[in-house]
Amino acid sequence: MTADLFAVMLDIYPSRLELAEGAVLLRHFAKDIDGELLRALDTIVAQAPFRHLITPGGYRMSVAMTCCGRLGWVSDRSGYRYEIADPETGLRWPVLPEIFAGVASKAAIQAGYNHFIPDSCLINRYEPGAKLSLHQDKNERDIAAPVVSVSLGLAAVFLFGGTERSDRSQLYRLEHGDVAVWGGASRFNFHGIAPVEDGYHPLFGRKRINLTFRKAG
Ligand code: MD6
Ligand code: FE
Repeated sequence: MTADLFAVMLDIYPSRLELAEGAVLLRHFAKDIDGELLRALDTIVAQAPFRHLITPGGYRMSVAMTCCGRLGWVSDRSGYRYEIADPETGLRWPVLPEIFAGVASKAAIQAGYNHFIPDSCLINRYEPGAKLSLHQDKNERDIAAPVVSVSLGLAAVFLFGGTERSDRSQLYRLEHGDVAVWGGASRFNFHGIAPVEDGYHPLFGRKRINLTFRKAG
C-alpha cells in the first residue's frame, strides 16, 4: 500500500492500465466533466430516488441504487432482472443523459470497443462502510458489448477476480474520475467493492458514486 500511496502522491499512475484481457482502467478519464455528471445525476435522482434493494436471499444491500435509460436493473426476493419501469414509482426510468452516454462511448473506444451505445445505466451510491460483494454481471442480453464503469467521489478498493468465484482477486484503487471498461474475455469476471472508507470529497461529500453502463436489452 505504501508504493500505491507514493504513486498517488507523485501522480505516476499510468493513465491506461490493462487489468486483464478485454479489461482496461482509464485513470481520471471522466474527471474534467465531474460537475456536469453531478448535475445530470441530481436530475435523475429527483425522478428515481436511491433505494436499498433486497437480494433474492432476503438481504438489504448496503449500496443504494437507482437507474436511468430504457432498462433499469432491479433485485428483489424473486431475483435479479432488468425492468422497463421503476418498481418504486411505476414510471419509466429517467432518460440516460447525453453527457453520460458520451463519456461511456468515448471510454469504450479508448478500450478498443467501438460503437458502444448503452441503453442502461445502473447508479450505485456508497456511504462509508458500504460494499458490493463479489459478483458477475450476467443479466444483460448483449454480452458482446462491454460494461463501462465511472467512479466518482470517495475512492474505493476494487476487487477484480477471474471467471470462477474461487479465483484470486487483484486489488485496484478506484479514484474520482477513473473509468473501467471490460468485456470480451473478461466480461464475466467476478468483481466487487471493499467497504468504502470514510472521507470527504469536495464535490460528492462523504459518498462514492459509481455509474455502470450496459447494453442490457
Ligand atoms: C462499483 N461496479 O464500482 C461496482 N460491474 O461500484 C461493478 O459492479 C461493475 O465496475 C461491471 C462492470 C464494471 C463495474
Ligand atoms: Fe458489476
